[in-house]
Amino acid sequence: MTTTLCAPDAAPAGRGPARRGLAALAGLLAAAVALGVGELVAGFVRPASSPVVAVGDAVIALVPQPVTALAIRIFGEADKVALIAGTLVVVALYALLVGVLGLRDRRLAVLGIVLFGTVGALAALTRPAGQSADVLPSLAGTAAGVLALLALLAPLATAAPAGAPDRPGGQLDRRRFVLTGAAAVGVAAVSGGAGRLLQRSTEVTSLRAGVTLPTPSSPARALPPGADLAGDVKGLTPLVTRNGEFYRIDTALIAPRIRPADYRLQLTGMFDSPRTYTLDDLLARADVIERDITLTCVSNEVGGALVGSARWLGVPLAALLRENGIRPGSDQLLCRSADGMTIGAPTRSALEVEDAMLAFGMNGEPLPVVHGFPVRMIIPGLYGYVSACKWLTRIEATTFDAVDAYWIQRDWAADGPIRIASRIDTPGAGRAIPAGRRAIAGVAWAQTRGIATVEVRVDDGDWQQARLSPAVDADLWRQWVLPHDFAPGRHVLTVRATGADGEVQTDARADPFPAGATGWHSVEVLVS
Ligand SMILES: Nc1nc2c(c(=O)[nH]1)N[C@H]1C(S)=C(S)[C@@H](COP(=O)(O)O)O[C@H]1N2
Ligand SMILES: [Mo]
Repeated sequence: MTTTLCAPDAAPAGRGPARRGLAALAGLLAAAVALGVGELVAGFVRPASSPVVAVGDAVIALVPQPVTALAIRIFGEADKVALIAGTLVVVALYALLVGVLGLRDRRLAVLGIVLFGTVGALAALTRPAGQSADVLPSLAGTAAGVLALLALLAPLATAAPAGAPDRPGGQLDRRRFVLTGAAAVGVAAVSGGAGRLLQRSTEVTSLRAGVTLPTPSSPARALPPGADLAGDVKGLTPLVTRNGEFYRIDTALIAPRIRPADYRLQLTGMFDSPRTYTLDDLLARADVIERDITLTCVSNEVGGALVGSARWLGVPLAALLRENGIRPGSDQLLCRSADGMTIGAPTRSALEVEDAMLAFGMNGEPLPVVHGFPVRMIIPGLYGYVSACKWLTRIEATTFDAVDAYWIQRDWAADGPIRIASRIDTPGAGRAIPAGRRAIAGVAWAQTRGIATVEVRVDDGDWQQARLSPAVDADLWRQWVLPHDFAPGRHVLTVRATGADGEVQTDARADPFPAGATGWHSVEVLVS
C-alpha cells in the first residue's frame, strides 16, 4: 500500500526538462521570499529602504534623460508603476536562471542570490538620502532567499549520493517540493503584505507631519492667565487634553492611513450642487475657525474617562453645507469614513450648532492618525457616535427614515445630545489619604450650554459650591476645586453640576446604553 502511494512522489529522477522547470520555479519562489522579507524589514526601517523601491529609484537616476522622457510619454502617470513592474520582470527572469543554475551547483545559486541582494543594498545605500540602516532589508531578504532556495532545491535531488549532493540524478520528491513551495508562497505573501502595510503607516505618518495648518480667521478665545487649575491641584485633569492622552474609540483594527494628496471629501444626496473637496481645498479656505471643545463618548460611564478636550481647527460645517445647497428636506447627514463606518448626524445640529466643524487640526497639529487624519467632524453637544466621524470621506445628505447608521442599527439612540455631567478626579476612588486639608477636584461639562455651578457633598452634609476654572467656551468643560478638611474615617464624596440653562444634573442612574449615562459621581475615601 505504502509503496504504491509513495510511488508517484518518489519516482526516479524525472527527465532533465521537468527537473529544470521545477528548479526555475524554485528560483522564482526564492526571489519572492527574498522580496517579501525585504518589504517586511523595510516596513520597520523606512519605506524608502524597500529594495524594489530603491532599485527602481536607482534606475530612474541612472537611465539617460531621453529614455525617461520616452517612458513618461508612453506610460504617463503610470510611469512609476511601469518601472516597478519592469524591475520585477527583470528580477523574475534572473531568478529563473538562478534556479536552473542551482540544480547544477548550489554554490552558484547562492552566489546568484547574494549578488541580487548586493544590488539591492547598493541601490539603497547610494540613494541621495540613503542611510546605513537601509541595507537591512536587502540583507534580510538575501538570507531568506538563500534559505528558501536551498530548501526548494533539496527535494529535486533527495537521494543523491553522499559527497556529491549537487549531482543531478537523485530522487525527485515532488510532494516535498510542493509543500516547501507552498510554504515559500505563504512566507512571501504574508511578509510582503505586512511590509507594505507597515510602510504605508510610516509613509502617512511622515506625510502628516508635512501638512501645514492654516491660521484661523476666527481663533479660539485666549485662555486667561491661570485658566488651567491643574497646575495647582495634583490629580486634576488638565484643561486641554494632550493628543497622546486623548481617549480613542472606534471600530478600526488598523486606523485608516489616508495620504493627504489622495484625500477627497465627497458631498452626495440632498444638495443642489454637491462638490468634492481635496484637503488643500479645505485648508485654503478663508473661513477657518479654531475652538476649544470637549468631546465625549456615549459609552462613558458615570465618572468614566471617555472624555477629552482639545483645541480643534477646521472649516465651519454650516457654511460648507449651505454653499453646496443643502436641501431643507434632509434631516440626517450620513457621514462615511474611509473604513466604511457610518455615523448619522442631525442636519439641524450641523447647521445650527455654533462651531460645528470639519476639523483637520487638533491642539496645533494635524489630526493624529487615530483621531481621524486628515479630516473628521466635530459637533459640540453631541456624543461622538452621532457626530464625530473620523477619516471622513463622504457626507450624504439624507433622512433618518431612509437609512440607519452603524450604531443605530445596533439600537443606540438616533439622537445623541451629551448629558450634563461632572466627575471627581481627586482624591481617587478607594484611596487612603491622611487626615487634614486637601482639594477635592474634577471636571464638569454641559456642551453648548456651559456649566454654571458645581457642588460637592461630603457624606450627608450640605452641598458646597466649588470654585470653577474661568468660563472659556460653553463647549469646553470646566475644572472645579473644593478644599476640604478631612477627618479620619470613611467618607463618601459626591458631585453634581448645574448648567447655564438651569438644568441640575440628575441623580437618577442610567446606563450608557442607549442614550448616555446619568447619575452623580461618588467616590469613597479612607482617611487616617
Ligand atoms: N470612522 C469612525 N469614526 C468614529 C468612530 C468609529 O468607530 N469610526 N467612533 C465614534 C465614537 S463612538 C466616538 S466617541 C468618537 C471618538 O473620537 P476619538 O477616538 O478621537 O476620541 O469618534 C467617533 N467617530
Ligand atoms: Mo462613542
